[in-house]
Amino acid sequence: MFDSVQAIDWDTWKAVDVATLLFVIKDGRVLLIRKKRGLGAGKINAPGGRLDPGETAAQAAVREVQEELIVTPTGIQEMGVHRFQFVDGYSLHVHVYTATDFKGTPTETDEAIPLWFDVDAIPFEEMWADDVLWVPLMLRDVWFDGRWIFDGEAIVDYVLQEGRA
Ligand code: 8DG
Repeated sequence: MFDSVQAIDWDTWKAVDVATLLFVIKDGRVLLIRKKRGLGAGKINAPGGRLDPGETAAQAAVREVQEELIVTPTGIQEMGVHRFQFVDGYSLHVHVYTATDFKGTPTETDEAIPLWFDVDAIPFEEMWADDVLWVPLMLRDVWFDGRWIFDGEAIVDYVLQEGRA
């Protein structure tokens, strides 16, 4: 049923959940996490998670970083969006943000271990398979719009558009 991006009517497609990712990028380094639980546990990712009822994506992006790393990101900007359709029927609409700074000290929590990487040494082999395709766009300030079909952790098909439609 979900075997190609083309086969989906994206105009009527509605995700089961809406979620966020937020990359703090400062002094040539990016703040990532080793995710301890939830979807993608064990992977390295940016902090983020699903929206709470009544929240905007930007509010959720900040709250998730506060909860996962005990820091408050500042200077946030939306950089792109992804629509993930999993073949088992689950789907997720993700808003991706960057932040230029933060308040506080990144601290390990139940959910995440903070990790800093140079922007030219991001550990894509330990991240979701799609990240290597779009994180470089984000680092170049190029807006992206990704449509992805996943079977578990494997990409089945995708279209990644650069720039706003
Ligand atoms: P929970 O408390 O509801 O259990 O968890 P949560 O923190 O609200 O949600 P989550 O399970 O962490 O949400 C999934 C996170 O994983 C969300 O931040 C988006 C992110 N994520 C995917 N797929 C991909 C992907 O392909 N690449 C990247 N970088 N992140 C992804 O779900």
